[in-house]
Amino acid sequence: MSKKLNKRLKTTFIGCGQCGCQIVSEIEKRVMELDGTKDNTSFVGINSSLEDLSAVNLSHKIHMKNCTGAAGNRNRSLDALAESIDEILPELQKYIIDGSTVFIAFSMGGGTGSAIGPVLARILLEMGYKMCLILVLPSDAESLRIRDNARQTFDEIEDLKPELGSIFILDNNAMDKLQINKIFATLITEVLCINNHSLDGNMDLAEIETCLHCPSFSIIVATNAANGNTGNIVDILNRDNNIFAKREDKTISIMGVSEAVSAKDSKIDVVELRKAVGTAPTEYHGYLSESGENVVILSGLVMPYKRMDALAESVEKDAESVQNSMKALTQVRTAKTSSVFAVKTEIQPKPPVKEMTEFERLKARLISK
Ligand SMILES: Nc1nc2c(ncn2[C@@H]2O[C@H](COP(=O)(O)OP(=O)(O)OP(=O)(O)O)[C@@H](O)[C@H]2O)c(=O)[nH]1
Ligand SMILES: [Mg+2]
Repeated sequence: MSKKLNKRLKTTFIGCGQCGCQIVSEIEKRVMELDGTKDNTSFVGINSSLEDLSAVNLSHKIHMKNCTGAAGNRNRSLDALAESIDEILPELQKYIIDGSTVFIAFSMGGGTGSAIGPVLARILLEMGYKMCLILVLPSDAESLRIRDNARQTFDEIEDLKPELGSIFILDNNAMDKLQINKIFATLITEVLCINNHSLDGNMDLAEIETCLHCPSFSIIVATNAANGNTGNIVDILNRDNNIFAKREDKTISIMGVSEAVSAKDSKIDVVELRKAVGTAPTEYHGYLSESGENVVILSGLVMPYKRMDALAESVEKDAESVQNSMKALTQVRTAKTSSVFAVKTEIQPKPPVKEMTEFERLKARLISK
């Protein structure tokens, strides 16, 4: 059976910064490999860096003018966005499919995506779009700047969360980052391909959209029909290298299950599944999906607060080294040497440099002559 998109599910994917653009590019690649029409999906990338933008494969790209990259500095990309928003917004809107669910993808640790992603999400929300996020957490081994950016970004997203739909949080601690992109692209494409045709029950368009539009953290699991049993699904969810941030409790608001097989042939035991993932007040269950895959969407989960607290703590711990590096950039040591030909006198410490401007120093020189 050839896999096709659910024709009625409309989606727009916007990548911000390098990571976001790379994830969206990977999703576009997966979707383009499918059969059938792709008129109801759109893919666009925005970046401050022209080099990063040229390197990525995407059908639409927007460069923030007069900007050469943010180099990890979130304020720099916000300034650039402020300068070019009048041009960027209408161009972006051209690529957004009417009535679609809009996903914005970005890393929380970079300087561009992490700053412009939340701002664009708020602007588009205010314009009436249904917004979801695809976020990437830095690994523990990343630089202090990246980890610090991530904790600031998290606070901004937390603020926005009640108005947003699903937030898919990927964790770079899980495995190689490009591999994470590929796995997520496959999983979200499986969601886009849910097409149930069963008398036993269908996960219809409204139900798929309700899962996607449910606020807070969401996770997707997919398996082929042969492996679509409860044990396997739970095993994938609990794996250490699952690409999503780890769940910290069993709170869940919606569980959507779309199976490839009929209810009679189902190998999913819902009671067992509830025991493992938590009991959602709302459940949707559909059968005989044309896609041939079993897909489980867990929505309305608690955000990974413990993970974020640990990250914030690791940043605080390193705060002293930041102070020291700032000093290294600005502090000027008192001179300790003098010419060996000079008459030896007590070395007088130089007055601190900041007390006099270069202009003043020049004037003082004239006076002393
Ligand atoms: N999963 C994943 N993580 C990525 C990818 N590219 C970068 N990252 C992570 O994203 C963070 C760096 O952010 P980038 O997206 O490269 O930065 P940016 O938004 O382009 O911002 P600037 O480069 O500072 O202008 C780090 O935590 C990287 O590990 C990617 O393709 N996939
Ligand atoms: Mg970049």
